[in-house]
Formats: sequence, structure tokens, C-alpha cells
Amino acid sequence: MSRKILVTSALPYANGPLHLGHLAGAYLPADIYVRYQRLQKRDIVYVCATDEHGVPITIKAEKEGKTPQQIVDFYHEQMKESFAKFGMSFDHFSATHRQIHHETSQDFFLKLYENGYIEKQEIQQMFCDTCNRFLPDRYIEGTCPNCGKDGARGDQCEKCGRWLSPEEIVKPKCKICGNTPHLRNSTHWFLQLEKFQDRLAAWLDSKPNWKDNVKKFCQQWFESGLQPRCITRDIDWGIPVPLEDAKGKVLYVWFDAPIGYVSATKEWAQQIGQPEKWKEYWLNPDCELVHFIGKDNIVFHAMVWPSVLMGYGEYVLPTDIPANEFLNIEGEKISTSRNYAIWLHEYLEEFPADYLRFYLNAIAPEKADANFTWEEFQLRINSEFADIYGNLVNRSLTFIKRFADGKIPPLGALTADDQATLNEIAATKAAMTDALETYQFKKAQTDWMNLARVGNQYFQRSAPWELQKKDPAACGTVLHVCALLIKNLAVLGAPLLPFTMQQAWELLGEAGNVHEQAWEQIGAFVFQEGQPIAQNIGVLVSKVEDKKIQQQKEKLAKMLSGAETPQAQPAAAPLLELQPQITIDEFAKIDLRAGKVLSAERVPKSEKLIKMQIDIGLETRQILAGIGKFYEPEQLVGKTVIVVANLKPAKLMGQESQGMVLAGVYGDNLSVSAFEKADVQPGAKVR
Ligand code: B3M
Ligand code: ZN
Repeated sequence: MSRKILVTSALPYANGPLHLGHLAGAYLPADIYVRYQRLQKRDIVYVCATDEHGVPITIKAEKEGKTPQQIVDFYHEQMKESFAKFGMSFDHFSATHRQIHHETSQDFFLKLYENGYIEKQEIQQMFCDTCNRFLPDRYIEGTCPNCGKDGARGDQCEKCGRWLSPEEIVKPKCKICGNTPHLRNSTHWFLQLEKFQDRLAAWLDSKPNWKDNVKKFCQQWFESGLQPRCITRDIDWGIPVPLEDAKGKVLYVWFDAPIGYVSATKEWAQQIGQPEKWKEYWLNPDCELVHFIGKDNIVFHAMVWPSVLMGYGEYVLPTDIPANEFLNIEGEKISTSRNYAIWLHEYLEEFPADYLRFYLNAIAPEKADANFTWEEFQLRINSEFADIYGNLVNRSLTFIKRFADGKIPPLGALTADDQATLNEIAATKAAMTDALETYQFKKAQTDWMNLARVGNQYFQRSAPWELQKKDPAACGTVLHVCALLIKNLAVLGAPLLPFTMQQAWELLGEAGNVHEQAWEQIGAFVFQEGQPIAQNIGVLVSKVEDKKIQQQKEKLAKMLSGAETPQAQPAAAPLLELQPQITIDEFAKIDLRAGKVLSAERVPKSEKLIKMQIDIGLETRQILAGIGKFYEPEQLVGKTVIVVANLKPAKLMGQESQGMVLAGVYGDNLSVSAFEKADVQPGAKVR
């Protein structure tokens, strides 16, 4: 019997556009897995939805002066479109504000309530007098009691990952008005998590192959002991708590969101005209349930959600929860609040989806945080995807055009090299199968690239341009072997690079869809006799130009300095020519020192000049710099900058400047170079 698999990706909050961090965490790996399992002809369903409740939505709505409904409708549509362009192959993409989800969530709540896992409790809750309302967890910000960092939210500290309660927050503030909230009585309903602790522990013990990050997280939770958790809220956007004495209360978004996996499956079943079919997955102990998520969602998926499923009874429990770590961009944390991200819809206006799939998967944060850089993106695309894979396809097909009248030539007697090359297909298939089954998608792609590399080297060695003159039949065999490699690579690579692989499939003159082939056939594919390849070959994988990378880098730099809204285009300025070379001795004459800016003020009557007193360890210098259009004096104080300490003093607007401060200058933009860490000693030599 074919394996039954239900796959989910975390439900993105419908409160902003998708960015690359989302993709690398919960979406690309899931899509690769699902596409692979479909080729394996497994009975698989892949669902997702927008997460439309909770304060992430109401905060956004308040900020934009819109209703929550307007916000979620807008982002649902936008995400659906971006996902499709990125090649996400959900069987169904639902939304949690739909009727079916409300009903399903209320059913879960009532069932758990009847089964004795939910209890009512009078609690004290944060109330803001200025705003005259109870404050949901996320409307409270302050210092984390666990790690001591600022910016902890009432529900979780993003710095240390600790799940928090609002009353634990040190120095709490109302996020709307900034005032200090205080406690007031309110009735709420609690999920009795502690009743599941033993069962959860036993269940987790039965999962020795789970990723370390997930297991470690759960371990920590067990050690501190599970506590009852409040699953209702005093806001008016959400799913009403289905109890008589709970008027005005809604379900906590993290209670209803995972249930969205169930309601999305129900909706899918309705839409294919088999409304009961969802039960074949959810109510089937043999179904494999796989949740793809980012690491910030581990606790909800590995502890709370399984408890809910256990409390209901009948439901299957997660088989695996492959959680990914985070993706950073150019060494910086992605931050939607600071507006530092690469937005998917903007990326897609500039580059093909498969380029992003290729690069993101090449650096996937499977075991540790990963770092996206535009330069590495360009390098990986140009020197691997284009130069190795793209080149194999282009040269093979071009030669088939030239030497074989555009028809795949027959396979003649095989040399040892031909045979050895063909054998690599089966070896790659075996390696990729193992990698894909165990969520090692990065490794699967490396294996795939290696097969393309083998093909490219084989082409080079076989030198068909010479072989054609000496032995046209042997040349035909070489080209046939290359075409076979391309055909097998297309199916092997279809989960990774769905658009390009379909194009390659068509270039070979194959009919139909590469995604409808069978993994089983890999290694056994043949060609029809004299199969004509496509008329127009073109360039399958074209290179990424420097100019486009430069533009993207500037865009990010502007975001970081806060000068850029995500939509606006950066202006390109020409870069200055390089100067003639100097020797190391000449360079050593420039005495660069770390200097701490003690004070700064504008020079009267000058728009540009700022006068600073800078401590360079041995003495304090007065330095005037033409940076007044880019900085306010107070932004400079406290910064440790780089000073040219042995520059002859000069007079500017009548005042002496005793040195120079280094800055990056590009077009009409300028940024002072400063040390990231505050602990650089003034006077330290800069080399
Ligand atoms: N919307 C959190 C997030 O986007 C949340 C995931 C729900 S999965 C059930 O990270
Ligand atoms: Zn307030």
C-alpha cells in the first residue's frame, strides 16, 4: 500500500508580505519534499493557509487605519500570488478566518473542554488605563526575565526563544501608547498542558531521529515542567469561545492556528468533491503527518499542538517536525519591524524563481542559521547553475542540432567511460532518495549538481567536436548519453527547480510534464528513435549581471539606514575609477586610529560641516567633517569611528580640523565608518 502523507507549512500571518526568511524556513523545504513524494507516487496532500487572527493582525490594522478583515484579505491574495510564482505546490491554500475553520476550532475547544483538559480561571491581566482596554500579550513589551534583553514581547522573547507570560515581563509598557499597564481581573480558559507531560515525553522518546533543535527545545520545556496555558483572549478579532459564560472572548491565535491544518484539509476535500476524505489522513494512525516550520514555532508544534491532538483523541500525531533555523541577510537579522528584508514579490520582479530556490536551498539553514548575500547568490547561480548545469544542457543540445540534424542520435556500443557515466545516474538517484527522505535538501541538491558536473566533464573528455570527424557513430552515442543525463537530471531536479526542469524536459522534445513522471523510472528512461529536440534552444540558465547585484545591495543598505521604503528603487551612481597601486610602506604612512566621538555640533552657517571632539586615546582632537546632510550631531556622539590621525591640520570656515573621519561615499550618499562593537579602545590602531 502506498504511503499516506500529510504535509503542512507554518501558516504565515496575513499581516505583511512574504520574505526570504519565510521561504528558507517553512516553505521551500516542504515544497521540495512534497514534489519528491509526488514523483514517488505517494498518496500525499500538502496544505497551508494564511493565519488571520491574533494581535499580529490587529496591530497591523491599527497601524494602517484599516479593518483586520481588509488586512487579511489583502495579504492572503498577495501571498497566494507570490507563492504560486515561486513554485509552491500546495494542494490547498486556505485562510483561518473562514467559516469552516471557525467551526473546526470551536469543535476542538469544546471537545477538549468536555474531556476535562480546559479549565476556567479568574486571572489578573494587563489593562491599559489610557487605552481603556485589556492588553493582549503582544501589546506588552519590556525586558525578558530570562535573558535580560529588551524588546521581549508579552508572549515570547525572540532573543532567547523563551515563551513568556505578560506578568513575567520586567518593566512592561503598553505598545500602543507607551504607558505602564497594570493588572485587572478577567476570566479565562486554560489548557491543562501538565496533564499531557508524561504522554508527550513518551511520544517524543519514540522519535529518536528528530532534529536536535526540536528535541533540545522540548527537553528544556520538560525540565521546567509544563504549566496550564491561557487559550482565550479579550479582543474582538478572532474565533468566539463557544461557551455561554465566555461572551466577548476569543480563542488565542496559537490555539486556533494549527487547527488550520485540519480545516484546510477539510476545505480541500470539499473542493475535490470528497468531503469526507480529510479523515483518511487526520484520523488515520498510519498517515505520516509532517509539519515544516521555522525554529520560533517549535514549542507550539512539538508540545502544545500534540497535546491538543491527544486531548481530542482519534487524531494522528505529528510524525516529524523538521524545523529550520533562521536566515540572515548580508549578516543582519531579518526584521520586518525595522523593514530589513528581501521581499519575495520584489525579488520576483527581478530574477527567476528557480534562482532563488537554487541558492536558498544551497545555503538552507537546516542545522544552523544561514547567511544570504547577493554576491554569493550571483556566484552560485553563475558558476554552478549556469556554468555547470546550464552549460551541459546547452552544449549537448547545440551539438545534437549541429551533428545530428536536431534528432537525438542512436545509442551505439558503449565505451567503459560511457557506461561509467550512465552508472552515475543510479548512484545519484540512490543518494538523493536517501537525502530527500531525511529532509536533507541541501545535500540532495549537491548530489544533483554533482551529476551535472559529471556530465559536463564527460562531455569535455569525450570531445564530440573531434569525435564527429573520426567516428560519427561514437559521437552520436556520446550525445545520446548526454541527453539521457539531461532527461534524468530533469526528473531528479524537478522537486528542486520546477520551472527550469520543465523547460529542459521540453527542450529534449519530451511531451507532457516533468512533474508527472515517476521517480521509479529514473535510470530506466529511453528516447524514441530519432526523437527531435526543440527547435529553439536558447540559453536555459542565463547569468546574473553585476549591475543587478549592485542594485540589490544598495537597496538593502538603504533599508538598513532607514532611508528606503521597500518599494522605492535605489538610484544607481557610477563607481569611481580605481587609483594607481601603492606599496605597503606607502599605506603604512597613514596612521589610522579608532576614535570615540565625545561631542558633536553643527558649524554655524554651514549646512554640511559638523565639528566633533574625538578621543583618540593619546589626546582629544577637534575634527570638522562634511557630513551634516547625513547625520544629526547627536547621532554621532558615542560612536567609535576611524580617524586619519596624522593628517596635517587644516582650516575649515575659520576653524581648525585636526584630522579626518573615514566614511563610505557613494553617489550622493555618505555613511561614516564606525565600529560595530563598543569595546574598541580609543587610540587602537586600524589596519
Ligand atoms: N503564524 C507564526 C509565524 O508566522 C504563525 C505560525 C502558525 S503555524 C500554525 O511565524
Ligand atoms: Zn495604552
